[in-house]
Amino acid sequence: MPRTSRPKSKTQPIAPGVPSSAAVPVEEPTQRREPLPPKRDQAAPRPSTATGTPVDVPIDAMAQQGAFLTTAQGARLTDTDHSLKAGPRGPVLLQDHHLREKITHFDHERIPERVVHARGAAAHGVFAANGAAERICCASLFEKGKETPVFVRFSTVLGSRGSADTVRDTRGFATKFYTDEGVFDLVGNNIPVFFIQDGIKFPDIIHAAKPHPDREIPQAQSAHDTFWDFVTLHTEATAHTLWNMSDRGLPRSYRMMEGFGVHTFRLVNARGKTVLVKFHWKPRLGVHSLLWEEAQIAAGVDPDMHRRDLADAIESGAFPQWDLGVQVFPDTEEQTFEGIDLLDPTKLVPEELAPVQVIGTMTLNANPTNYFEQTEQVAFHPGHLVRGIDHTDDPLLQGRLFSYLDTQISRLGGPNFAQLPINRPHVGVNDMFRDGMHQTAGHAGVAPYRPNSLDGGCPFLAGNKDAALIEYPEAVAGRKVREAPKSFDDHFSSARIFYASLTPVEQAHVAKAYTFELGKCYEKAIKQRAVTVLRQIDEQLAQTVATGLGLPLPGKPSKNVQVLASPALSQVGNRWPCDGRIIGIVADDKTDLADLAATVATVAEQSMTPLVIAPHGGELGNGAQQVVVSRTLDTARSIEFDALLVAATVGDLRLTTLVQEAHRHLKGIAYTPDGADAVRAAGITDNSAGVEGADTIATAFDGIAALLPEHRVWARAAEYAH
Ligand code: HDD
Repeated sequence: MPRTSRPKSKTQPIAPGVPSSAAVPVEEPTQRREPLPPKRDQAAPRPSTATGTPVDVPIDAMAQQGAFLTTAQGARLTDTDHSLKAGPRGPVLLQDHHLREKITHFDHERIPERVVHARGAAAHGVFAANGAAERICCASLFEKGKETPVFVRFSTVLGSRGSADTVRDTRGFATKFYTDEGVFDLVGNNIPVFFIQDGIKFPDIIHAAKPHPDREIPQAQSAHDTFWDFVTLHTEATAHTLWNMSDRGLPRSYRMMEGFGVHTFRLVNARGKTVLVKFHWKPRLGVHSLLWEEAQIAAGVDPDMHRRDLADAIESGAFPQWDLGVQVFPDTEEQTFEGIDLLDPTKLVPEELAPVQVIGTMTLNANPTNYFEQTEQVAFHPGHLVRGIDHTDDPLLQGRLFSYLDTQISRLGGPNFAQLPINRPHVGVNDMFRDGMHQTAGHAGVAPYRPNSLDGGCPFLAGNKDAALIEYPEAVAGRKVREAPKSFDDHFSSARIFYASLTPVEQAHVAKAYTFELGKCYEKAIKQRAVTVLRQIDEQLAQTVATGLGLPLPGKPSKNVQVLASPALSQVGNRWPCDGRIIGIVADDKTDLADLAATVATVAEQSMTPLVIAPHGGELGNGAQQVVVSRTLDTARSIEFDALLVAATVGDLRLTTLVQEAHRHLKGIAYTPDGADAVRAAGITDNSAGVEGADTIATAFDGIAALLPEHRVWARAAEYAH
């Protein structure tokens, strides 16, 4: 029977820079034929019991399998486009089960978004241990050479699921290790300190930071009165707020962020000896950020920038990697190190005092095949621990231990979320939890209790040697109080260390960010209070922000405190690999296509992505000499490129804007004789740092490739007040 829809002609997307001969036209079939086999990503996960045993179901009986469209009950359908009606123009009949089933399922497709960290992107990967942690921790995941599958979800904190990726915010960095001893979750952030010292204040900081309850604005930002009201009244938030106002609040990519476990954890080795540690993820590509203007433009031009960047990099084989490291401290009774309270999550320990020792490397090598099933339904919990990893009494961590399990029950609809494929441990599960919403385990046996005689006394208990959740028998004594220790009163030392460690250009960004955010507040008293707090960090910073806000400098100067700078906290001045960097090449129909095609190939060979920008879409040239156009002047903005190569002068204001933006955003710029006029038209001269003329496209690329390891042309920053 012929189909009613008209045939459409589509062209499959092709990789940038690949000759267009690779394009395959796809026709929508007009004649009935046997359906194609399911695509790889349509295959449902192989069903298994909660204990991991595969269930033997014929492949055709599984969801998303087989040739024919069916109802949820597996009955084949002839039509899914027309409701059942009494005549073509008549009323719809209630008996149309397929209509009701289809709409009802759709009506319930959404689940509550995460109350924080709602917007995220994730990837699968593997963690390979180098054995360095074996002497301090008996967890099998740290044994030399052991490879453990992982699933990592990165996120922003404040925005809703549909908000932009590039907003100024903390980023979540949550890792699920499917170890052979059960699941271990390291639920961290890209900032090593936290806003509050006690979990009981978490609803307060989040209520203050989320949109105002009356109009639900602003979305995904801290630039509003309630946030600043809270963080200036609770000065323990000063260090975290300062990190947010620094470039760390605007990562260039998830692949270029550090991760921190924030709290101090206790590790136990095979002999029962303990140490205290702080976990760090160190990105192999270095730590890089967007400029504020880039982040703002991206939020409009490409709100999915970070999600896309992660998925594209993995898809293209540029697998991001992080080294996992620990700062190790003796487990003393005071739980301090060099005077820093290790139980206070608002404090950091400079790496220069306690070096980060690498214990393994994580590689993210596969994208999720279904966003909802994996990224949305994954459920992390700081209480998911394995043998050898234990908590400390950090009161923030203790609050978290309650919150995560509780939130999953309402978010994922019941207590059986651990049975979802993405949350399932990769080892056998033998719990005695039964029934409840969405139970899929089909437990056998009659005695889900212990001790029992009916199921042969099974399951048995592990000995201390093999068991997880063996709490270290720390001596605990004290009066019941609602108090914090005296050392928690120090609210500024970590903030001072961080600020003192930044280079002048990074410090200037901090001042600008405070001036912007506080400039969005309406209450003068809040702005004044914020500047008073800044005087506790740095007098010049407070003065610059006060001037920007048009306020007198309130309060008193901070006492002249000497601060040890920690160069490891600055992003400027290091050189990093350039894998995955994006090179924009402006060309037109007059460009030397042989030179262009060869350079496109060279860029790709160096694990970077070449994107050809032209006045029109499609291809440049014809016949053997074709080059695919990736962006047009309508779709190209500087935010997407790490460097710009100009090999054409189009005489178009959009090109002038692109070149000016690239220059203002401190990107390396190279041009050929054909592109010289476009660079001049943008008002840029060769005196400007990181602007290089070259004879050919190939040599122009060599010029900008030399600039990329430093991420930006920082020497040019003085030309602009960002
Ligand atoms: Fe939290 C989610 C990280 C303090 C309560 N948190 C969540 C996620 C990350 C963090 C990365 C997203 C996980 C994912 O991708 O699914 N949270 C942190 C860090 C903290 C922290 C690094 C401090 C060091 N969190 C914190 C406190 C509480 C919570 C003090 C409550 C007392 N966090 C939650 C939550 C969330 C969550 C409400 C929301 C969704 C979820 O748990 O699964 O339970």
